[in-house]
Amino acid sequence: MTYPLNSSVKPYLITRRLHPENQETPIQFIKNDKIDHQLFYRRNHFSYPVLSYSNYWLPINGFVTTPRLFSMQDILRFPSKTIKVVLECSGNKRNLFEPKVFGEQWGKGAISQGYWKGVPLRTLLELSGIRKGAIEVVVEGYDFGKRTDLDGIYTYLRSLPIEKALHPDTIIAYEYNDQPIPFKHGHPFRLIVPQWYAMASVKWIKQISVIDSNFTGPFQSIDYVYYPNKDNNKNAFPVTTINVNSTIQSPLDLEVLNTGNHLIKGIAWTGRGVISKVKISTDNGESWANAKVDHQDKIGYGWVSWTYEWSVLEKGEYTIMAKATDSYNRTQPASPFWNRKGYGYNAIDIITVKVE
Ligand SMILES: Nc1nc2c(c(=O)[nH]1)N[C@H]1C(S)=C(S)[C@@H](COP(=O)(O)O)O[C@H]1N2
Ligand SMILES: [Mo]
Repeated sequence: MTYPLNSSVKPYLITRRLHPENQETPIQFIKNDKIDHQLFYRRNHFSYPVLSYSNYWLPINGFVTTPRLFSMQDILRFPSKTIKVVLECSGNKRNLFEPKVFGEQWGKGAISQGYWKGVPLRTLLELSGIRKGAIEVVVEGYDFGKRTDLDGIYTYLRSLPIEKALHPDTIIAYEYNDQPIPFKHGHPFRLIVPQWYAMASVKWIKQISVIDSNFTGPFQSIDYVYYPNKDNNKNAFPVTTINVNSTIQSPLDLEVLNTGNHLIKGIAWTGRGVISKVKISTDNGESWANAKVDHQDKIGYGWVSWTYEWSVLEKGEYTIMAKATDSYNRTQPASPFWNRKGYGYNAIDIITVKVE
């Protein structure tokens, strides 16, 4: 009998729900900064839509001077750009909140990244002639279904403030890692909104509408809102920019190690500026030392990897922590900002190991 070599053993997605499909990336086994689409997390509100590519047109309408219909060929012909962007579900790490909150119980893997290529949304909006007084841009997906809390059928749709919609790096993407975007991730066209939690990056774009008011669809007036209180909606505010955050990828939580040298490693990311430092504690937060942060791009739309060499001579249980800070001096808090729907968890990342 022969056994497979270790190198042929591949990770799988971690299943949270099958219908609709919600699976997370086994982030602790991800080695590089370009996640293969098969290991990209999948987050869906509804079943996958059925599309006809042979007759695909992208309408831009609403508060514009010249409503347009773009063909696939039109869109592929416009000047494009390719950007490395992390997509993080705002529910990432939800299962760490105390007290517990309802919703998809994501662990630390509702996050992935790779290279997205597309045309700036701005290009298409300018060709349609945005009228003075435009406030938001609504992007609608082809997928639809029922919600548990409202009557009727809803498509997945959300708006962006006009400034974010016109940002040159907000793109209509059609390639992921040099290949057409896989169907499950939004083929043929998907919005990519760098620095915002990924609910903004609408998949399977059906139409784009410019409006002169504030949009209040359920995916931004009910969901993707921070509710600081358990029993009422006071002081609610929308989920937008990604919080500064980090995740320890190795060692694993509750792993048993020998005394000696170990490389602690992980990733750090932020929705504002770049990561400026990552501090590691191996003594439950008593003392902190700088991790070595890998080279990062000037624009911090992706995550950075970091490592820390740990030499441990004494047996015992150790609590290891990672704390990232960004160039806006935002830092991971000791305790998370609890909110009723469990968004934006970014407390200091913690694991425990046993050395024997
Ligand atoms: N059309 C559509 N777009 C969508 C969603 C969706 O359900 N339908 N989910 C959003 C959410 S909450 C997240 S976290 C990301 C997930 O993208 P992925 O499945 O490609 O990882 O897509 C966003 N865009
Ligand atoms: Mo999400």
